[in-house]
Order: sequence, then C-alpha cells, then structure tokens
Amino acid sequence: MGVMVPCAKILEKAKEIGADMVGLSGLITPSLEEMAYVASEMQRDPYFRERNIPLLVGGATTSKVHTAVKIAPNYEGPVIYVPDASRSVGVATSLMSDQADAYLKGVADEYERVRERHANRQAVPMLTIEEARANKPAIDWANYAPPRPKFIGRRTFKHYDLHEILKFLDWTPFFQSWGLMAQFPAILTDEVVGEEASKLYAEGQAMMKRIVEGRWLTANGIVAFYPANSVNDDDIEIYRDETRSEVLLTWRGVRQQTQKRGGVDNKCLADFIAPKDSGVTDYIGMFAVTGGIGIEQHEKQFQDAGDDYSVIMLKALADRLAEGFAETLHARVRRDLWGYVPDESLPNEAIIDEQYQGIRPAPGYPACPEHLVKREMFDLLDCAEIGMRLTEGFAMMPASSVCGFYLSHPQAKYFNVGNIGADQVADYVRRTGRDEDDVRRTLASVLR
Ligand code: B12
Repeated sequence: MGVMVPCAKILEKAKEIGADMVGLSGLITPSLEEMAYVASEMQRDPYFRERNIPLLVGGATTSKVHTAVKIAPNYEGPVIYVPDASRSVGVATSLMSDQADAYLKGVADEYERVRERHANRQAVPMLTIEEARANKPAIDWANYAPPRPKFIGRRTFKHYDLHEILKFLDWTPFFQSWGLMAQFPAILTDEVVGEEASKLYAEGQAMMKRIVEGRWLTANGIVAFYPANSVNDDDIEIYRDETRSEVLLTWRGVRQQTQKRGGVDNKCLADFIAPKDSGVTDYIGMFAVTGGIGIEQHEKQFQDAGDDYSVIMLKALADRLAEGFAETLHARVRRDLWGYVPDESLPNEAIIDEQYQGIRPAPGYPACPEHLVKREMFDLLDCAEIGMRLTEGFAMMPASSVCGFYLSHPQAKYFNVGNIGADQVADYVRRTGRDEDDVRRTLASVLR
C-alpha cells in the first residue's frame, strides 16, 4: 500500500501506518534540500534508524550523484535513487527479500564509487567573473530604442477561454509524463511506442474535451510590465514607474563562467536589458499563470473511485493547459500587450520551436537557476488574487502553474548558466547582502 503526503508530514505518517519504506519525489531544486533534511530527520529519530527503514528518492531534478553525495550521507540507513517509478517494485522486492543485505551492500559500494568519482571530477576551466563579464554579448544600446509596453503595472486574466488555450498546446511533454520520450506528432507513428502513444493521445483528447466542456478547470493569469534597467552588470532593477526612482524588485542574475571557445560569449539574462548608465529606457514583463484551479474536486472523484490512471491523466492535461496558457499570453504580449511584433503570425509548431522574438525565462530554468525571486514576484503581482500561492519550498500551487519574466530584445536567448566559481558566489553575496551559506543553498544547482 502507498500513501502520498507532503514532505513535511511524511515521517509522522510513516510511523502512523508502520511504513516499510519512505519515498520522496522532487520536481524543483528546493525539494532536493528538503530531501536531505528528511534524511537527517530519519537519522535523528531512532524509530527509522533502528528499523533501518529505506529512503527511496526520485523525480525530475534528482540524480544518483545527488543522492549519493548530498542525501545518503545524512542517514545511515539505506538511501536509494530510483530513476523510474516502474522500477520501485523491483527495488522494494529486493529490499524485502532474504537477499536484502547483499543488495544493500551493492548499493552502498556503488554510491561510495559515485562519491569518489564526483570528488575527483576535473573542474571545467573557468574565467574569473570579471573576464566573463568582459565577454558578455555585444549589444549596441546606443542604436536601439526598446519598445514601450501598452501599459505599466499588472493586468489580470481570469477564467480565460480554454478553447483559445487549446490552439497553443505542446503535446510532447504530455507523452514525457507517461514515460514516452519522442516528439509529437511523430511519436504517434513511431515504430516502437506509436500504438501506445496513439491510445494515450486519444484518451487525453477525450478527457480534455470533458475538461473544457464541463468547465472542470479554470485558467487564471497575470501579466505585468515595468520600466527596467540592468545594474552591476548582472542584475535587473525593476521600477514602479517611468521616473525610475523607486525600485520594486531587483532580479539578481547569474553569469555563465565556464571558458567558451570560438567567439561564444558568457551570458547573463541582464545582458538583454539596457544598462542604467546607458540612459536607454528599457522595460521588462512578468507573468504568472495557472491551469489548475478547481482540479482537487475532480482529482478526488477519480481517487475515490480508485482510478489512478485518470488522476495522472487529469494532472498531465492541467499541466498542458498551464503551459499552453503561458504560450497564449506570451503571443498576445508580443502582438498586442507589449506589441513589439504586431503582425507576428507564426504557426503553433514555430511557436513551440521558439522562433519568436524575445524569451520568457522562468525562475528555476537553466538561465536563472534560483527560485528565490518567486517570493517577490508573487507579492508584487499579488498572485493570491488569482488563486496562486507559493509553498515554503518555492513550489507554486496549484501545481499546474508557471511564472516568469518577458524579455523583448531580439538578441535575447535561452542558455544554461552551468557551473559558477567561488568569485561569482562572493560577488553575489556582496550584491545581495545575503548570508553566504544561504546563497550557497539557493544556488546549489550551479555549484560543484
Ligand atoms: C511537466 C513539467 C512541468 C509542469 C508540471 C509541474 C507539476 N505538476 O508539478 C508545469 C508545466 C506546470 C511545470 C512548471 C514548472 N516547472 Co517544470 N517541468 C516539467 C518537465 C517538462 C517534466 C516533469 C515531469 O512531470 N516528468 C514526468 C514525470 C513522470 O517524471 P519524473 O518527475 O522524473 O518522475 C519519474 C522518475 O523520476 C520517478 N520518480 C519520481 N518521483 C519518484 C519518487 C519515488 C519514491 C520513486 C521510487 C520514483 C520516482 O518515476 C517517475 C516516472 O518514471 C520537467 C523537465 C523534465 N524533462 O524533467 C520540467 C522541470 C521539472 N520544471 C522545472 C521548473 C523550473 C519549473 C517551474 C519552477 C518554472 C516556473 N518558474 O514556472 C514550474 C514549477 C511548477 C510548480 N508547481 O511549482 C525545471 C526544474 C529545474 C530545477 N532544478 O529546479 C525542469 C527540470 C525543467 C528544466 N530543465 O529546467 N513543469
């Protein structure tokens, strides 16, 4: 039997039901830290230590290296990374069998090797943060006039027409959530998974029809625009109004620091916003959208009927609506609300392929790995008004939600920050005035 509970309550619940093992699933970086904490709590509590209760770890942001290096050392009982939920049956069977000791010895030895390899990994050659800044993308601000949005401040979009959103859906990640990894629509005729994918797609379409016609889910969103300029090379100051005298929020950036070859630059998102000292008046957009309002009631109905398949289907479709809604509003931003490409008419495939001008980086993505800024964004945008909130671990609720920034510059591109050096961490600590340990915690994904 399996019981799902939030991370903070899991150990209490495990004791209550006399669980044989504990499993944790992590979607975004802050949950990794939560996992290390749960492991240390299991170590502190003799109930788990004495029974040698195993801790299983999985989810999009987890890995064997992370489990071996960051989680396992916190608990002397078994800690096992499971890359795919379908393998948890095999793992659980091994743990409960007579061969459990041999199995656990094998895992412990393997993790020791993983830790050794990690410790011996050659560091990639890095520039100093000053050198990296000197190699930023060249943008000719003197000859560029940033487009001005149609309004300054926030605008809400409540009960958005789901039919409109359906035109902007990207189905590839839908199949990913069922463990089928190939591009849509080619996946439907794939030799190996085509049949299974076609069946899932038909069932997904059928439930989506019920969602839309039965108004099971509500899509709410916020779009906001503000005057903005970059400062300290890597940060973006966001101002209340055109006087640019009151800073509402400073979005701290992280810069690529690994050595690049062949004229490739070292990017930071702040590069795409005009520097304050250039005197150029630039702007930035922000958004928060959800496609998951009202999901609990339908989820519960399926759950009560023991229909796990429909629960997963419903969540996967709500995720598609959230991303589709983000895409819908972004298209409106480019054509109308910011209006810097008023006659854009890209087909959906070109939009999925990101062929439009500008980007919408979301906190947590590889170009801006820190999730922290979501707290200030949520306050500034007053996301509570549209039924969105943040958990202590920076996850958005409802789960099917996305938030981010809009950058309009034609040279703005997505990129992966990659690893950063101790000098950039020190500089970040200085710029933010935050504690170094705290900075190391929230930037853990880009530190070695
Ligand atoms: C679908 C998805 C979403 C959906 C759904 C999110 C949700 N419902 O919680 C939407 C579109 C809403 C979304 C939003 C966001 N996302 Co997202 N998302 C994804 C995506 C594309 C797939 C994740 C997924 O569902 N996979 C399918 C499931 C079934 O796979 P899985 O989680 O890995 O689980 C499998 C195994 O790991 C294992 N497993 C999992 N858990 C467990 C537990 C145990 C005990 C065991 C044994 C096994 C096991 O079994 C599963 C089946 O095989 C990933 C990218 C990727 N390719 O992984 C990004 C990704 C997870 N998202 C990311 C981010 C940053 C976000 C946002 C923060 C962006 C933003 N600012 O808006 C938000 C956060 C949403 C929130 N509620 O807080 C980042 C996370 C990076 C990070 N280091 O933090 C990723 C990795 C994308 C990226 N490359 O940057 N996202």
